[in-house]
Amino acid sequence: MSDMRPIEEVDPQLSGLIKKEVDRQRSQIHLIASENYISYSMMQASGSVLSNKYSEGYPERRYYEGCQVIDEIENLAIDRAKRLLSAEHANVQPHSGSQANMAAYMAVLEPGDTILGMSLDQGGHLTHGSPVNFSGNLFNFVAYGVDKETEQINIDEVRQLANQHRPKMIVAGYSAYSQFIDWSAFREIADEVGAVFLVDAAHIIGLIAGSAHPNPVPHADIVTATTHKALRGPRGGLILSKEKFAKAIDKAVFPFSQGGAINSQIAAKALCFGQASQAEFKTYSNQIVRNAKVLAGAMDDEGLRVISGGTENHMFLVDLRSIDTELTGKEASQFLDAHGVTLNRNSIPFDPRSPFITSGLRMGTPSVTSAGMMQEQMVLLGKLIVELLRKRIDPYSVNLYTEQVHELADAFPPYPAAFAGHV
Ligand code: DSN
Repeated sequence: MSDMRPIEEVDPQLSGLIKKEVDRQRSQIHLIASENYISYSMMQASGSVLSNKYSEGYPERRYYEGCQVIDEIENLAIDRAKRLLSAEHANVQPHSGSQANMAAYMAVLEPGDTILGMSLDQGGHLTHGSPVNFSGNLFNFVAYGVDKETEQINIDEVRQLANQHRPKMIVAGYSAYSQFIDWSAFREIADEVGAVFLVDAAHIIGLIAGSAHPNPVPHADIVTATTHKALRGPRGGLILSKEKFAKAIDKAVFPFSQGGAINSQIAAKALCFGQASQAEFKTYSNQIVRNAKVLAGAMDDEGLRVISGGTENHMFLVDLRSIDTELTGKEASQFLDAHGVTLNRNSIPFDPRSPFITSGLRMGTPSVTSAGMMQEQMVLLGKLIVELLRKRIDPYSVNLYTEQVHELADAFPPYPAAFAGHV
């Protein structure tokens, strides 16, 4: 018989650390654009006995016996993902967004091929060609960025670079970009130069699922995503594609870049796709965008410049130099974390400071929206953040605003006080 004692009894030290993290998540306001709070049912699926089962291969084509139930679960996840996002094909096995991108690239490209993507320092992701990542090592990435004036993508520049470099793939979809992306213009450019069009929708997939953002699936050949951001599911990756790339994508995930699928995560993905197809999820994802717009507007009203003039999705960047030329992203993010608001420093376009220091902060609203905050709280939060940063050397003001931050966090806890952080 398996050991059925609870973790509190088996490993009090670790169990205490998990509880400590619950307390941290309850007491801070979280604005990291890629994070969210999972539900109890998501923890149940993710921590289930499905973890025990090996199932290398795909439903009805396994290398292990005993996969009857696992097949049903994976098929459920695939069907739900396809229906939710209007996709012809779905692979639900990638362990993460980076794994999804690696498999997607390897499915249709050879090492050394040219890819046109946005560089990390302008809003792209590590896997979009960073020299310290596999992508920049294996492929010849050519970077497009944003326009210096508008801080938005200049589609004419993308077209010009595509014609000049004739990439085999064009990547759109970013980690730090707050505007709409013209999916059909990218499609046209990809067709002009004969490139595969890949959208990395890791950040916006939840908004797309909730119809709060235009869906790239009809336009792109391949769409990669993660399930743990605005989608509110378990940690993991996802690849959607046109049917003609289905075989190549599946082979590139298993056996090329991964071994056994993590079945407990696949079950949790099925749960997540099911929940995201409910009407309440539409309300939730639209509220994320509304909250982001109001938060960005509140900061702008307080004199903190929002990059590209605002947001159309769940996140935005701010330029700290607009309130204090000396203030860095590093100092601001550490200061805010110590005073109740957790977020991350981020390079802004054409940032003169290093990626470790930066001139910017990135903020996103999926977590605060999950906690139940609405526009009213965003106005207050925006004001508190800017006041805290402006008056950071005045202890009286810092105390006053920190208290208000903690009151706000206490009024919208993501988990009950007695929750131990696991099922
Ligand atoms: N680390 C994630 C983010 O914060 O955007 C992307 O992988």
